[in-house]
Amino acid sequence: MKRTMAMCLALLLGIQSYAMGVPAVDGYTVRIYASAPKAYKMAFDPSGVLYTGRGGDDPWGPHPIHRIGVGGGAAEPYGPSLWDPDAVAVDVHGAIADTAGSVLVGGQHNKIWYNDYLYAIRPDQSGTMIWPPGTTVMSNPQELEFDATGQTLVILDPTGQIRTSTGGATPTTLVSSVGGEAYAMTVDSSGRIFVARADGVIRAYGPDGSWLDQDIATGLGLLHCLAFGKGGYWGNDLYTIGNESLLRFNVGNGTSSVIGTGFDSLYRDIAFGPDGNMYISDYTAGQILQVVVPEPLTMLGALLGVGSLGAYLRKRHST
Ligand SMILES: [Ca+2]
Ligand SMILES: [Ca+2]
Repeated sequence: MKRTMAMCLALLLGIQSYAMGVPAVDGYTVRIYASAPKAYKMAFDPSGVLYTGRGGDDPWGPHPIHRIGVGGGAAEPYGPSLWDPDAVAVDVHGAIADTAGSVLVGGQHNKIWYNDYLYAIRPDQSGTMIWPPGTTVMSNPQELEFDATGQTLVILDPTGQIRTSTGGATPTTLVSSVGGEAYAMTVDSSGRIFVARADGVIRAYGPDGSWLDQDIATGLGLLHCLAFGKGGYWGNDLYTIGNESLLRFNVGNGTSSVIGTGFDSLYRDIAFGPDGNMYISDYTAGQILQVVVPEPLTMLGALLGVGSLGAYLRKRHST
């Protein structure tokens, strides 16, 4: 409750950060971007509108996913109520849905195992079932990601299966098992698929599903988040939250570093916005955190005495 009040206060006052429970990333500002109930997986559209899936708390729903406008604030319900709508993806080109810009939603219908579905919410918020419950031979889609072409949808099932679909056809198996339960997946610009397992292992697969032998990391604890940076300060490195830290991996040369501390292993997703910032879904608190890249102007502002509060708070959070 205290945390919620502090969050509301922070949103009302527009302050850059707040003192309780927010993780710290050295050199970056961490602030609350939006409220979003039971925020699970996230997906940006190209304009910066953010869609958030909603976790399967009990009851599992039905309930709608949420939409957060550019700039953040309170999330608003988007589209119809659906069962357990954990996973979301924006179908920019209409590769799977019948209308470009539709938001795809995956989950488990009516709490029945192997009764998963994929639904599309069109930009006018009308919807259509793409794969009705029980037809995709998955248990409970956990993460949906398009490849770099935006034509092939890659789907992670928590049982560790990876399936793909192009053109909305019933998905086919790409990887029958990643070797354990898994809750996070991402695809790089060359179509390689990276999976974060629940036992703290990150491993990679080629676009054809072949295992690329060397694990990226092991021993990271429970993992729920995995995403590639999209240039700028983040580079094209791989990010996850493990062992209560925000971790950065250079997949090319095998180096890694801890860039943030005080993170919760139940944060559900990392996404990078078109504004260049990192976003993290805090399921428990029902909010989206924004990790803001440093701006040259901030230094000028600090020199002029503008933004000294932000500088002070950043300093407080960067130890
Ligand atoms: Ca689910
Ligand atoms: Ca994701």
